[in-house]
Amino acid sequence: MATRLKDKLHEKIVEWRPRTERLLKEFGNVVVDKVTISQVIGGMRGVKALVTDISYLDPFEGIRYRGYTLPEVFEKLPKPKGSEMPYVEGLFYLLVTGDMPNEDDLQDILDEFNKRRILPRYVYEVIDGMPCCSHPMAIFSAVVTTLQRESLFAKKYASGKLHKLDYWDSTYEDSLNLIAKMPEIATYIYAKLYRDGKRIQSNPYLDFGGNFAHMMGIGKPYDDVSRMHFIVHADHEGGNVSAHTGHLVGSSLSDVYLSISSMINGLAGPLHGLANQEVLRWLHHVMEQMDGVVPTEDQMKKFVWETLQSGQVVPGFGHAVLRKTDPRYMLQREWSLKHIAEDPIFKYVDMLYKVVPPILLEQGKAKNPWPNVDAQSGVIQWHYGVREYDFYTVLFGIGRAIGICANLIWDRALGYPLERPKSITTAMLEDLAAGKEIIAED
Ligand code: HAX
Repeated sequence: MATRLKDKLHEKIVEWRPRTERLLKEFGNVVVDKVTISQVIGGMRGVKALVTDISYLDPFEGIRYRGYTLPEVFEKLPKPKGSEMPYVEGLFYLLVTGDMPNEDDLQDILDEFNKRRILPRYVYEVIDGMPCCSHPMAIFSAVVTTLQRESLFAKKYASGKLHKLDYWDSTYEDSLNLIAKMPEIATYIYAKLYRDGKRIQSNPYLDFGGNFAHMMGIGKPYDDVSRMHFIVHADHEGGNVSAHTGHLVGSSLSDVYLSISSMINGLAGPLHGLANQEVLRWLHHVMEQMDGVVPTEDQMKKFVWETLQSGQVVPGFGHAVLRKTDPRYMLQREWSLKHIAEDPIFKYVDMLYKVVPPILLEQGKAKNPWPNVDAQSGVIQWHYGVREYDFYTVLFGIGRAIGICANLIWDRALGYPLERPKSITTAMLEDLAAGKEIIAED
């Protein structure tokens, strides 16, 4: 069924396709990047081998969504009346089309999300049936995998009648159907794990962020906290583990459900999205040692050095691409200074902001000593009563699904093929290092 967003998306796709086709046909042999041995062994850092137009990450400026910096995104996207933070639905519109939604566009996308939010009964049963002590991210991933039976793309593909040029359409439908359900999936996981399964019914009159806060049972301004959280986490260009996993799995034409559950699994690693949980675990350890008293700077430095000397990373600091403080951190810090500055846990985080970078610089290993998004997000959740910190990455996952779905729709629209880079052996690298040519099949 056509909607304003889908019509507009279709126009944009038809307009964009010739650009990709021309690059491939006329300029396919132009060299983009040379790759070194340290990049081959070292996790492909900096190798320019992916394309996305949804967002771009500059090491010094931070993320832009569709060309807009985060402060611009927060300023220009429409907001619910009386709210400080924009509609998450509006962000989806921006990521998918590249344009800010007007009032009619917004109403259309609000309705689209609203009518798709109801969860099939079996989702509750899957959550109820998970073994005790399952991590919330494992449950989240299992639920999204189970929902795969709803995939329109998979059904149409199996019918044998789906034309390549139409892949994007059912990918779009699957994306909306899945994202709209995520607040209820997540809040039921939360209710089941930490609130004796007591579920708060979804409210169809509320927007995505407002309804999430409502189902968490937390009053204002947690609705704005949720909107902010989902928006800052939505996308971070194509190469981070969650985005890359989503794209990679989707490239085999696995549908949105399978791709997003894979991206959730990638996000659940402590060097990536789970870092927000790790920050709170680390802080908790310090609080316990300090009996809840805010440590002096010297005491805090000691805790940081102890972590480094025991061969562990300081969670929430460092980044594979960024070379300055993450603007996603700064946005959340501004919120915290305005709303929760007196909370002792914010004081801990504020002190880490001052003491960690000089220590990482002194240690001389981390290329980026500055805080990332995960150093700040958990303490805001903690302040508003979400103290079960192993749940925090689920919140990250809801936001990230929005960006990955926008990417998957465009991957299908532009016909990006199966991802299949070539690996070589250590002996081949040694030959290369010795100046010999290697014969590796492409
Ligand atoms: N604490 C201690 N050591 C750190 C560090 C930190 N916060 N950040 C980097 N280092 C170390 C690395 O472990 C590496 O050590 P070895 O040489 O012994 O292997 C060295 O510094 C060089 O690493 P790098 O090149 O600066 O960083 P990478 O690109 O390899 O890794 C990471 C980037 C984000 C994984 C890294 O900075 C890290 O582990 N940070 C802590 C975990 C974290 O906050 N992760 C979330 C990042 C943001 C994100 O993706 N959110 O989802």
